[in-house]
Amino acid sequence: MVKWSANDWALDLGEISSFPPIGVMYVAAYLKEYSHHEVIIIDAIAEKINYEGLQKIFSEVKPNIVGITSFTYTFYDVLKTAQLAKKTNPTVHVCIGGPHTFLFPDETMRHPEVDSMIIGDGEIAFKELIDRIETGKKFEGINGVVVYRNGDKIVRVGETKYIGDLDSLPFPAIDLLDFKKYYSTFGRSSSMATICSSRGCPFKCTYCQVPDKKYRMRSTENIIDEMLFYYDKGIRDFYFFDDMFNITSRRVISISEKILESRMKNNITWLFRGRVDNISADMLRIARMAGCKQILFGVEDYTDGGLKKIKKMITIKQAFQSVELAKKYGIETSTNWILGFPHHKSKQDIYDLIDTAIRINSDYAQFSILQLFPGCEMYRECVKEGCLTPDRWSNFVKNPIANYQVELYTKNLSAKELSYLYREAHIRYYRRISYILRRLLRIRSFSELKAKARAALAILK
Ligand code: B12
Ligand code: SF4
Repeated sequence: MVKWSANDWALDLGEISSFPPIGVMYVAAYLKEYSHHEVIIIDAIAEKINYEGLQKIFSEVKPNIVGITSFTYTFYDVLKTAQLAKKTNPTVHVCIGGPHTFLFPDETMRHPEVDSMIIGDGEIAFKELIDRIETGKKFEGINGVVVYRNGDKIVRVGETKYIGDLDSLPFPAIDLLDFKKYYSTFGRSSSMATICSSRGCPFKCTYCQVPDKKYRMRSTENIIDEMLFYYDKGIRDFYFFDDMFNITSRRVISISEKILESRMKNNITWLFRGRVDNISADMLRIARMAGCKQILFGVEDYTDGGLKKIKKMITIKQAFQSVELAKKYGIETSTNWILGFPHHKSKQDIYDLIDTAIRINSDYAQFSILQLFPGCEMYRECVKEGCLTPDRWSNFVKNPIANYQVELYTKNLSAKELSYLYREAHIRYYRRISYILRRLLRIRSFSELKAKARAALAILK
């Protein structure tokens, strides 16, 4: 991981949760279902496999093709993994996919260890790429965008074709992973599954670089079938990790109704990441009955003026009301906040944000320092203003280094001040005695206690 904060204190997300790599699981499931290729998944983070271990696996398995999922902030390790694959077997084909590919295809392809990239939905495109590698055919005409090297030239073929009918995809390949390795502070039982019930997001928040603006939903029946598929494997906690789950409250009601009609009734808990608009009493009532235990709200800023500037299309009143209403129906809430927007002019602004986060009285709060990726409106504005260096991220991709320090927006507050306030936000929020007592009283199981104690140590260290 790159370094998001400029001091030694940074929240170690690994202490709080470890989620299954859902993108890779989708791609693997498609290969298993629609091809004769043999496929394995290595989640080196969850399995705690170091580079030596990885090299051993490469030597033993002798893969013909290695596909690596990539985030820009993990690119140092993505490239190291590609290098290791090539070192073990110089003829292996290394293909990179994932959210990073949208941002820096050219810079990524400068690395000779990377043979190709797939930009966007990977299921169909990766299968076709492998088929063509096997039969020695050209990549032109593949269903999706492929970037590859032809001699000295980097060639890009195909156009973005999002998979419209998400119901047609096989469910993520859970059987290729050890589900015991995944955990989270939020859940009550020790194993959980993450679900993407839709892809993309139609909103245009200025700080967010969601690559896919085309919103596509799965049918309620297909979502319930996926939950049952996990349920039959003993999983009882479900996390909806869509960019945009509650696009309407009707959608949530419909999913809840179907859960209540199924054999999962009264036996599962679930949570979703949602917006504070599109929340209604009817929705919360039935969602609670169907096992919804928590909603993670993206609030981000603490005034209507600020929310307007970031085009969040919500008001702070809606945030207070939705948290309050969820509480009324027995659903826990977590709120997300961003420190250091360009309109946060002073330390006092951040303290006011922290106070608002405390006043809103959600069960949890997560604070981050503003991090901008190319591709979002705010990044472009900041570069235009001269407040961010245009090539910082692309230079990192060209020459990734360990513990790379992310450039922060420091026109108003220095990196040290922001990092201090980031820690201060967590401490002020989580060290309140009233808060600690409330949380202790709500713990229901030993695995929940273990997960929460682990998270508390990470936050309060
Ligand atoms: C859910 C989510 C989370 C969850 C869970 C993450 C997880 N490990 O599952 C939480 C909330 C914990 C989280 C945290 C963070 N996240 Co996040 N997250 C997302 C989100 C909303 C959805 C990811 C997802 O599950 N998508 C669904 C699957 C099906 O799609 P997919 O992964 O893209 O996979 C498809 C294709 O990309 C492709 N593909 C993927 N891998 C591969 C591999 C090969 C070989 C091939 C061919 C194809 C391929 O095929 C897949 C199927 O079509 C994305 C936004 C987005 N829409 O991408 C951000 C996103 C990935 N997160 C992001 C960031 C920055 C973070 C944080 C660093 C934020 C922070 N500062 O704390 C942390 C880091 C956490 C960590 N330690 O990894 C950024 C990454 C930006 C970048 N360019 O690197 C994104 C894009 C959001 C954004 N716009 O800023 N995140
Ligand atoms: S922050 Fe959320 S609502 Fe806004 S564009 Fe990104 S995913 Fe959509």
